[in-house]
Amino acid sequence: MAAIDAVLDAAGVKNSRVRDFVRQWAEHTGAARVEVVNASDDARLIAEAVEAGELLPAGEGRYYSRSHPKDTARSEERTVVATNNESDKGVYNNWKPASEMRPMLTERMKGASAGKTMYVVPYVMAPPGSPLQPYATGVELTDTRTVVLHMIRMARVGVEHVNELADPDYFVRGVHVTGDLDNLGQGTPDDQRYFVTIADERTILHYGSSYGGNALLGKIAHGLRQATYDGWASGKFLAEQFLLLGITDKQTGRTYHVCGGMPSASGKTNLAMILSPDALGDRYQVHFYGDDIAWLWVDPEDGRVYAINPEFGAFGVAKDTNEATNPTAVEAIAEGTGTIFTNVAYNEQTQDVWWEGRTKTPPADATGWRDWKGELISERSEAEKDAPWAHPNSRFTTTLANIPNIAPDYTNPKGVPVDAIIFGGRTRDREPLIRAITDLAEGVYDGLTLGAEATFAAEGTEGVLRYDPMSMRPFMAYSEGAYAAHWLKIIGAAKDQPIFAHVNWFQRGEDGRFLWPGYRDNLRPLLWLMQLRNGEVTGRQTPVGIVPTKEELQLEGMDDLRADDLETILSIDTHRWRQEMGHREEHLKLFPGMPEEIWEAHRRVAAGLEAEQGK
Ligand code: OXD
Ligand code: MN
Repeated sequence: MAAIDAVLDAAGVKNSRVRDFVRQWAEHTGAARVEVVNASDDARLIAEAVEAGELLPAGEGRYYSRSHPKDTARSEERTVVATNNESDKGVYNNWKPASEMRPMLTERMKGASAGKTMYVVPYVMAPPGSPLQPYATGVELTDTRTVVLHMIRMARVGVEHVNELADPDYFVRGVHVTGDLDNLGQGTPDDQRYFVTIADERTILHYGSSYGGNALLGKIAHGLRQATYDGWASGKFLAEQFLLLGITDKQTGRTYHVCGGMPSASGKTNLAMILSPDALGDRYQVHFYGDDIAWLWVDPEDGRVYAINPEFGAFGVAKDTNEATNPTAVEAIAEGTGTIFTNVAYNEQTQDVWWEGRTKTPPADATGWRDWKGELISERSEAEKDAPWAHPNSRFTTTLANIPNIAPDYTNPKGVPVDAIIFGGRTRDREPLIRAITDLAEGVYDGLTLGAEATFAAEGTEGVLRYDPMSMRPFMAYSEGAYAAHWLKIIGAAKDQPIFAHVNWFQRGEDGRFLWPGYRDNLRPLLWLMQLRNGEVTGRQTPVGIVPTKEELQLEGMDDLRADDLETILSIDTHRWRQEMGHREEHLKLFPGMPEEIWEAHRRVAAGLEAEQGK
């Protein structure tokens, strides 16, 4: 105890509530020692991790790690939102009573960090000075050094963030205990892991993983689950799994900000880091703010919706990242950036890294290459020879400052005013390139019915979406009906509301080809949306929103785009849409307490489609 106090004194931790929290859990988990972390400790911790073999060098100023092979992704089944009030139970939040989960997790964590260091990571998930900073402050206790190194990249870390709190007790208490990864029964009926956010006690207890969102508690557990709950409980803000970008029209000098959600594998990170197509680059400059989380609130002074990216880094999926799909990311993870790669393939001789899609084919010379599990590629058996070299959920972790087109004002605590909120799934038919929605309830309704197509065999029936409301399905912290009402309330309070839109880059022809090339060309529909908001174009009204006319899209340089394909992606397939409305109705019925405005929006869209069909 005295030893812990001495460490806290030496580190300058003055907040007595933080000190109590550290003492309590250090004792309970049996950690051998406590160490308080500041961002300035990065170089030393990196050196220690390299020395201990937890990280391997991956070229100058880059690092490589492998996670335990049974610990490679977020586990949704083992993730729970607990509170003291059963009315917080939703369809997706896997709600359990706090009175059950706190003792269970406390029991599992007892003595479970014996012999290890407990790192104390004070952090803030917001640019300092943000009006939402009080909700953004937390302390993660973790028994794993690589988790600390990821936290330093993903959040603003330092003791100063907890010393000067207006209410010293108001910080998120996060405890991460890795456990014995060999013996946790991952994925079996005897699974020991639990990832619990006790939302009304602002406590996060994660046991049984040291990977990604299971272990970096600032990001998903705090930045999304806790924050979405706090935003609702306080009545002040929204926290969403959204990207955030800025588009400056150099001709007019105006900048627009777009945020929005996409279910996984729908290209959110690529869109967040997009560059203007070459043919339009002289006119438009795109800036990156965030690729995964946005917090939104209304500024009472000007009545506009503002957004921040609470994160400090990007934890991106490596697969398919290359110069064509995401040149910005390639630069952000180059040598000298401090990037940490996890579970990609690694060459122990050249210290090079590779993942599927990095280049068209794997390196021709397999000498020195090991796959994500650490097995030599050259020694693979015939049966294993086609297995991926990198894990499909392998990642890179780099700080925002490394992203070459980072917005100059990305640290502005005031955030940026939001002009548009977009939703985008992955849909092979029906969904046009873009459809804009000007009505608030219809926009929120569209977000609630967001989904990506099931890849049939595995996930469901072809043509039926796996719905992922607002791309928040795994992060919902309270009931979906209350969530929808909260959206209507927050955005409804804005005098100058953002326009909504739904985008889809994934329509295919009968031969399977993509009708729209995607990537950098995806800026074009967003430019149209900004012009629509400005009243410079009018588009064509359909029952599901306003779609561009062919003439309105800026298509310079797209000589290969087929006229019939363009026609298809700007039209509405009424028959398929009417089918979809049936599925949406079933989906919405799952959620008790869905506000009447949302049902009215649904009925309005359905009636419009019926009228269209009758024409
Ligand atoms: C996620 C992530 O799991 O962003 O969604 O890492
Ligand atoms: Mn995410």
